[in-house]
Amino acid sequence: MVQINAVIDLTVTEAIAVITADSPPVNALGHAVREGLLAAVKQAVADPQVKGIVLGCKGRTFFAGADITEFGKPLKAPGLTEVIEAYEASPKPVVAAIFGTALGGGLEIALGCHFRVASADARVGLPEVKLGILPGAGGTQRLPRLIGPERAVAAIVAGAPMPAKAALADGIIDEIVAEPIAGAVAFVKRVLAEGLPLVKVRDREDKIATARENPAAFEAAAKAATKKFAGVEAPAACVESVRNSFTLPFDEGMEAERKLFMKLVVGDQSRAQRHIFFSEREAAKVPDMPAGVKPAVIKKAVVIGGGTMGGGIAMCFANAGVPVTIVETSEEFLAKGLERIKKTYAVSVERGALAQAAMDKRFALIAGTTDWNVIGDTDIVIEAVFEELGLKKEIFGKLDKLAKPGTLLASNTSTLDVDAIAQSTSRPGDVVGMHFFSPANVMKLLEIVRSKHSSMESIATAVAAGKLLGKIPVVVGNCDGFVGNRMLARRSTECERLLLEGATPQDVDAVVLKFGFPMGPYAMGDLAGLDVGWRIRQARGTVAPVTDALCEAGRFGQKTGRGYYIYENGSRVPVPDPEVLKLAEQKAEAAGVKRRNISEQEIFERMFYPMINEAARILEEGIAVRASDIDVVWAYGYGWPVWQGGPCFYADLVGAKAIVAALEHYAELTGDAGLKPAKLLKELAASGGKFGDIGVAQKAAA
Ligand code: 3H9
Repeated sequence: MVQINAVIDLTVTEAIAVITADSPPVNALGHAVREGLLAAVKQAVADPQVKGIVLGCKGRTFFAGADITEFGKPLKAPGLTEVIEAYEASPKPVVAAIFGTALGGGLEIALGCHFRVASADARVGLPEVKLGILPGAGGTQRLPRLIGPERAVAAIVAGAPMPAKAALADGIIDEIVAEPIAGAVAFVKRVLAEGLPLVKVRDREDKIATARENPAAFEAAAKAATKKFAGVEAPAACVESVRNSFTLPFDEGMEAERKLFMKLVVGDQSRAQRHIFFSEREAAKVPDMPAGVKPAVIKKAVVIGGGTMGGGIAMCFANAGVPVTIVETSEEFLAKGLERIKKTYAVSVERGALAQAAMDKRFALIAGTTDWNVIGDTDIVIEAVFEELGLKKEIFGKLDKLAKPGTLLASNTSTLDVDAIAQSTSRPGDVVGMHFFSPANVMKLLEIVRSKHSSMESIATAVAAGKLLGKIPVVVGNCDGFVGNRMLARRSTECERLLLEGATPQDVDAVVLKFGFPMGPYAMGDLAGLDVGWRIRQARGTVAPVTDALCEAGRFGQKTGRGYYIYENGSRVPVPDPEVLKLAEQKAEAAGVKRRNISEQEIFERMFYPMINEAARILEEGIAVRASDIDVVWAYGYGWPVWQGGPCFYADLVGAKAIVAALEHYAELTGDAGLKPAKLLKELAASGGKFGDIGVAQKAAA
């Protein structure tokens, strides 16, 4: 074996050179990897003993892409394209040995090889669009030549990895093998023995010929793929570049791809998306977690309550292969809950997203009972009953008596005091909040609420459980509404005020949609049900004059066909309602609020700046330990567009100074002291500091 450099080695056995990368954790194609790969292929090509070449990796995966941490910094030669061209130009056959995930640059280098084999559980894809860029090392030029521009544009704009079996059917890989390196060696020997031609992907014309003559099918596929990405730069650039694959010669297509890549990689949208990528991984890290704390192993779970939330949480466990039992108060509720779960799975089967056999397997993992003794034999209990503190405390008292020592006791509360819930047990250290978002089986965010009593083991177990369920766990402190709902409450207050002051639901929703949210706040309220907030306001003795009046009139949103909007004949499309305008006018008059035209700019600032202000307070209080955690909460729980980076990232783009000035103006305008800029925000404005710099290091130093 020859060690080419610290991360690449080369072994020649029976005339086959095996080039292997070993660069943990994911064999990203950073500078040392690129340099070693280039040197290795040059050596293999020059060695007369070598007849064929295999490219593989050690560790947990084939190359997972370019090294994202190098983006935005000056490129150190050789670039990835140069490396790929060296493999492609080899006069000796080169076979890529794929396992784990061949993503982005990882797939691009494999496409530069003459052949590709993969293990059955491997996944391949070009997910660059999710980082706000496009494949920049030939992916947009080579993939269309393998699978056709129509399929390529769909795959590249979606950025989703595909399983080896599908990649085989599409011709992206040539064979599925039991063991990647051995399989690739056998493959290359066969190529040599049979004298198979070495066709470079760049020279293949068959799959792009039709699009050249008639691009209509491509344009239709491009339109369908980008439908939900208006205003987002990367998907449009992906389309443009894939189009080049059949309108330009290969080298010109490559040059154009490079230019598009360079433009996107320095843009704010890509910076935002990379920020979310790294923040998501950072959020699960608990700064004060002592080394050596081990999470408990979760083999069995119990969910208290089989309503929409409880059922969704039970599905998460079943989807992860963990047996789960739902505890309900009556057989009737239990049957209803299980039926709802079955129906939800059945919809996935109908849509082709889940095989019937997989559904049966998952559903079989979900049991139901009215016998609380089941709690004695479980590793985790998640309570998901009605949001009422007294009820939750009573349940936790009961759990305390029944659960074995060490069982994690979690409450799926969205607002309530987790300290108080913990105190209703004799083991408050074992209690945490686990705030799932609706629908729980779909939404990625999981707020893990640590109470002042939560033990480190409990927090570690909750984080591990979240990951097991495929969620993005963010550890937050205990306060009213935690991170997400506490900030949302600020937006809701402004929504109500704006209605009184003269804006319509459609004016405000349009502004929020334009920013990139999938739904505006009023349409969202109608979907969730306006009665939920109404009940909470009644319990707390607060008012929202327009929305309360809508609820009093039985207008709860989509479920009653009317809310802020009208929904005719079961339609989900919101239609503006002049009655709501009239109602707002009456309420404004009664409250002595003068109505006026409200500009788009003002709506925008009042939707987002009060939330940013609240984020600053959340950081001041240590409820979130990093500004980036807040961004993750909003990106994965509330639909904040990832290309806008989250509230704190966005605030840094605008600058604290402008936000402080606007908030001071709105505090004066509305008379709401809650809109006055937070201390931290003012400090950032004065110092020119950024939210992005607020994190663990600063806290530790403070
Ligand atoms: C690209 O290829 C551009 C080219 O077209 C053109 C170039 C010219 N770079 O996710 P995990 C880190 S763009 C640097 O927890 P998993 C990650 O931050 C790239 N670091 O593991 C984490 O660090 P830490 C296209 C990376 O097993 C650690 O590795 N490729 C990269 O759950 C473990 O990550 C992609 O977009 C990277 N490329 O999932 C793929 N990838 O431990 C991005 C990961 O300090 N990666 N890290 O927190 C992934 O999707 C997942 O990491 C993967 C593994 C599925 C591979």
